[in-house]
Amino acid sequence: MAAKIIDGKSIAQEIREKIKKEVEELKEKYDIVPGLVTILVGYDPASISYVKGKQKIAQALGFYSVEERLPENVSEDELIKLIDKYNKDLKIHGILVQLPLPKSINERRVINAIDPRKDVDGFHPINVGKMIIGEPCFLPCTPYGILVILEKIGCQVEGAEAVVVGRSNIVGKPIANLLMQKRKTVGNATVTICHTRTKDLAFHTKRADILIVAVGKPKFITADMVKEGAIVIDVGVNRIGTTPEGKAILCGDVDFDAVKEKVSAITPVPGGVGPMTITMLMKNTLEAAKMWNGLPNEVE
Ligand code: L34
Repeated sequence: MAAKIIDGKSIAQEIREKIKKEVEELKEKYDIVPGLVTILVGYDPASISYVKGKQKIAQALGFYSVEERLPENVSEDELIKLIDKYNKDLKIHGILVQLPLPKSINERRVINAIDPRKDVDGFHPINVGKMIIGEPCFLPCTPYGILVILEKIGCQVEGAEAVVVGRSNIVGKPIANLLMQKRKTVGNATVTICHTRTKDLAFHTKRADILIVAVGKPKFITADMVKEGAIVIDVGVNRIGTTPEGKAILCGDVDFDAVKEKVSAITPVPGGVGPMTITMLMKNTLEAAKMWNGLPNEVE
């Protein structure tokens, strides 16, 4: 079977057009402009590239956007002071602190300092808790993007065997939780979570109707590990080299060329989940702006 290559870029584009229209309306009717601040600490090339992408899209959508860059050696207290400033800034509706942070900084303490009503990443314990009990909240951007992809391609999630490889707070844990939730759209799957201590990984992955991989290991999932006709969502973005022009060469956690011959649909890297992550951040920021201004929204 030749797989359908899921075009994350064009799904993202479609959603962004809707967001852009709504931003124009908000501006016209209420003089509201969604505001996003991105905070980047240090010089990790991947993080720089992702934050650049977020800034570019925020501006293209007509957001008010602020970019903060702090040196690698910034203190935890200084970072939290900056977050506090934006917690109080009425023009800002969303605060994003790009992860990972330098080892010297306590990530949890930093995330907890973000006003949960501006936590457009959905990483604050308040939002994580709301997500788990199925209350409206900011959904973390990558899992949110995966839900939208599955919905868009008409994937039968209800009753499906979904296997998540990876148990990070950013992707594995939340997507596993979302897929099993009782919801009208994407949900009601039977979910298995695999990780580094799983005894027989292939036993589980081969059973998956929906396989979601977020481990950060290039080509970790090989063709013999997937079921014929499965739907594969590859969240990994691994930098495996640079071109002579100095551009990063990217590859996913899935051995794309071999696996695509066997499955019914698969997301590529680049151009799969990555663009959706950025787009759902914009969606969350738009919803945050509506919430802060007392308009109907999806997060409250
Ligand atoms: N706070 N930290 C916070 N929020 C997030 O949602 C993230 N994440 C992850 C890392 N740290 C974070 C991202 O933004 C991963 N991530 C992310 C965002 C965008 C892309 C990939 C990961 C992306 O745009 N990927 C492109 C290729 C980009 C490139 O060339 O470098 C793609 O097509 O996959």
